[in-house]
Amino acid sequence: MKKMRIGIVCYPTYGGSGVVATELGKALAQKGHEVHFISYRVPARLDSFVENIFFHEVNFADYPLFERAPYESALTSKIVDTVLHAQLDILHVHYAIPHAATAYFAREILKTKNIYLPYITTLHGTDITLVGKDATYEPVVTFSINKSDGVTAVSEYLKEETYRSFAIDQEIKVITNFIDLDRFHKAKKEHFKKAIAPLGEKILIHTSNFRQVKRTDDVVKIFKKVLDKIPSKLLLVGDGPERQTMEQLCRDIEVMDHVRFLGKQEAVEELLAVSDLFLFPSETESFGLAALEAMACQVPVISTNAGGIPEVNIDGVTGYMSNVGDVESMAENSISLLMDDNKLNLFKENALKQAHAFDVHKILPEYEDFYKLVIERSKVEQL
Ligand code: GMT
Repeated sequence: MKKMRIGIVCYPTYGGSGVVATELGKALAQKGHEVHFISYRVPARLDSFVENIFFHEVNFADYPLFERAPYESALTSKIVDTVLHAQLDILHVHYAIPHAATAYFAREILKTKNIYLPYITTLHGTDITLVGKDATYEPVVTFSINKSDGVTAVSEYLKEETYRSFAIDQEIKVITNFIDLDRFHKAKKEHFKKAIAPLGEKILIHTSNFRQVKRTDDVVKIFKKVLDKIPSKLLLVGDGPERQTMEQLCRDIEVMDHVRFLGKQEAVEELLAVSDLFLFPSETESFGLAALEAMACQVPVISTNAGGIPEVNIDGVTGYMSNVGDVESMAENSISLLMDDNKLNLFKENALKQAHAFDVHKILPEYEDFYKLVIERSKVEQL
């Protein structure tokens, strides 16, 4: 395949969209493409030097008039600058707000310089299901999705939800989240396990950005019910606005001695590798990358059946699903699995098998083919 020069715009934080964008860029670079990340900080997972990866920092000059520096204008200008100097073939923006609108604006500016820069928008989740629907953003989201040269969504659910919630006249291609199975696998970390669960307790884990949509209180409530029946420990990986409330709840229901708040962790796969069960009681989830990461490390998933989760977690095979808020059912399912080692081991195997369906080596060519198609199509349309 002809090597491409690809610009990637994403959030640099630990959120799912930034993680997917960064892992995608790294995988594309490994295949020889030239990848240019554009963001206000080096993305969290862009942690080592790769020859054909470049980073362009958006710095927004402050001025006394601004209460809030206009990030969108700075980002648009940085995209234009990068295209002019790096001669990008295509721009891929992750998370619609505000990235799709800035890509549209940059494309219009570049047209005045006789350059046509096609852009692809990837919808990740809350840009559609929560934030994007709000009247504050809806007109801009609808417009900039419709003006994209290509649109992808990370699950069938998200694609349908986008059509339901916005007046979209574009075809949306589903390209799911993916996983690097070389990194996410069940490595032997016995010393770790011993340190966390010295008496051989079962280890439950939750990783997220601790926002309301994750229903982190349900994580703690489920754990309490499990702990009443089975000696166990809970690992909480990540950080976010709900952390304080969670900590208070842990104290109120007296489980703190069995809970570890680990904060944001780089090597989450090492913690997953020693875990027995992943708790994922989200209100909504377009796909559930965190669950896929757990499954790749052979950790069965106790989740809700919200959004796109059923496209990843198979009820009664790789874990169990319950209705949102049904703490009782999620606790019962956890207990039944943790009490039956044969069943638990079978589910662990099944989880890994299911993760293979989302192997990066399978999904990456879908992106490459889509880039090619969009580049060719936009060339024809410019004739
Ligand atoms: O809410 C988050 O967890 C972060 C959010 C994001 O866009 O940064 O994640 C979304 O994108 C992930 C990657 O595509 C999906 O796997 C998550 O399911 C999705 N989160 C939600 O829909 C709540």
